[in-house]
Amino acid sequence: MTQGICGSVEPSWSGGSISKSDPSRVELVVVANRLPVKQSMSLGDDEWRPSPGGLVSALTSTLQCRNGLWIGWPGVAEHREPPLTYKGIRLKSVDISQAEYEDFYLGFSNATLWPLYHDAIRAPTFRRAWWQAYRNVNMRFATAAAETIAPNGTVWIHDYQLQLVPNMLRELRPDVRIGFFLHIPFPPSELFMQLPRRREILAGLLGADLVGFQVPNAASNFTRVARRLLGATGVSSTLDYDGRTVDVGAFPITVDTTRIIAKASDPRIRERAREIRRNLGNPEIVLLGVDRLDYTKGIEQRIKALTELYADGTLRSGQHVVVQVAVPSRESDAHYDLERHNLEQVVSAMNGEYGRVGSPAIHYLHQNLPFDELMALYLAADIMLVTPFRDGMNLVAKEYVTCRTDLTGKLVLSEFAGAASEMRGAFMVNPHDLDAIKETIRLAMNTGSKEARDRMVRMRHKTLRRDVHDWAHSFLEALQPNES
Ligand code: GDG
Repeated sequence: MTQGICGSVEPSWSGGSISKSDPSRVELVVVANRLPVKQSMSLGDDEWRPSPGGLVSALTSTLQCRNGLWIGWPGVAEHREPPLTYKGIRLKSVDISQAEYEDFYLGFSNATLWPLYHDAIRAPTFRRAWWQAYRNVNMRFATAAAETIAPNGTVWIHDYQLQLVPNMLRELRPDVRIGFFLHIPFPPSELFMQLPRRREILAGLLGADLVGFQVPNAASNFTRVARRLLGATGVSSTLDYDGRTVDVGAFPITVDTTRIIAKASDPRIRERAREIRRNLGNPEIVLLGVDRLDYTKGIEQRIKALTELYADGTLRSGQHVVVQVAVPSRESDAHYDLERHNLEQVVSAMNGEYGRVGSPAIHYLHQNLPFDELMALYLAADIMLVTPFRDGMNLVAKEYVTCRTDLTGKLVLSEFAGAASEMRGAFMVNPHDLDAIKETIRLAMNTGSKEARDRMVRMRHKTLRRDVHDWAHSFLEALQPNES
C-alpha cells in the first residue's frame, strides 16, 4: 500500500503493463442501483442534478482519485441520455424497462427483499415471476462492469438490488477484485430461510472477495447461513467457499463530518435555525423527526406516542412543537401510498385534537428539503427522534449529533438502528413499545443540561472519529489482496 496523492491509501496494483494514468482504463468501478445524478423532474427543466445521499459524497473523491467509473440506473424507464461524466467521474448508465422496473425493482427488490431483510415488518411477497427480472437486470449490471474494468481492477458493488452481481461478474472476469457492501440489515437465519431463492442469493454474494455489512451482527447472520446452506467453512471473518477465500466484515457507514461541521458553523444556516424557532412560535422544546417515508422508519408509531403525550399533558401546544419531515420515497409503490395516507391521518388527528389557531401540535412536511434547510432544522431541534423498527445504520442520527457543535441537543434512538451500537449516549428505545417511546421522550425532556451535554460528548466522541471518506477507504483497503 502507498499513500496516494488524494490522501487515501492506494493499492499497489498487480496490473502489469497497465498504467494508472492511462485515461482509457478504469481502475475502480462502483456499481450501484442508481447513478449519482438524477433527471430533474421540474417542468421545462431537462437538467441532470446530483442525486442526494451519503453514498455519492462518500465515493466521489475516491472515484476522482482513482480514475473511476460509476455504473447505475438513471432512476426512470424513459429518460434522456445521462451525462458522460459527473465531477470528473465517468458514468455508465444501465437501462431498465418498465416491465423490469415492476418485477425487479418494485417486485423482488422492494416487495420481497426489503421487508424480509427488515425483520419482515411487512409480510414479504414472494412471486416466482419476479426472479427472472432480478437475474436479468443483475446480469446487465455485471456485464457493464465486466466491459469497463481494467485487468486486475477493483469493482465495488452496492446493496440488496444487486446481490447476484458479484458471482456473475466473477464468471465474466475472474481477474478482478470484487467487493460487495449491503446498506440494509442482513436478517437472522430464521427469516432468511424463508427466501425462495436463498441459495442463489448467497452464491451471488459469495462471488465477492469481500462482503461488507453495517454491523457485526449482520455479518454473522450472513456467515451462519452461508455455512448452513452452501457448506462454506472457516472462521467468521474468512469463509472458504468453492476453492476461494471470501472475507466478511462490518464497515459501519458514517457521514461527511467535515462538511456537516462547516454547515453547522455557517452564519446563514445558524440564522435560519433561529428563524425556524421564531416561526414555530419560540417554543420551549422542538422535537424533530426526519425520515424517508418508509414503513421501516416507525413514523406512524412515533406520532401515535407523541399524540398520547399531548393527551396526558406532557406535551402542550405552544410550549412544545413537533416537526416531522417525511421525504417522498418509492411513490409508485402502492404500499408507500398507503403508508403516506395512514401517516397523514395520524398527523391531522393530532392537530385536530391538540393544535391551536396559530400553534399546531405538529408541522408535517412531505418534501425533499435542500441539505442546508435540513441542517438548520437539526440545529433548531432540542430533541431528535429516530425510531425505526429496523435500520441498517441511520445517517440522520449521525448527522444530528455531528452538527451539534455546541454540545446541546438530545437524541432518542431506536435499539434496532445500526447506529445504536455506536451511540451509547443516546436515549435508547424499543420502537415497537409505544409506552417505552413515551417514557423515553419524557426522560429526554426531563434530563438536565449537564447530563445531556455528557451524553452528547460521548456520542460525538465516537461519531467524529471517522468520516465517510475513511469508511470508503477502509473498505477498499480491506478489499486489496494480501501481499503474503
Ligand atoms: C439506507 C439504509 C443506511 C433525508 N431527508 C432529506 C435528506 N435526507 C438524507 C439524510 C440522510 C439520508 O437522506 C437518509 O439516510 P438514512 O441512513 O437515514 O436512511 P435510508 O435512506 O433508508 O438509507 C440506512 C443508509 O442507506 C446508508 O448506508 O444508513 O440504514 O436504509 O443522509 O440527510 N437530504 C436532503 N433533503 C431531505 O429532505 N437533501
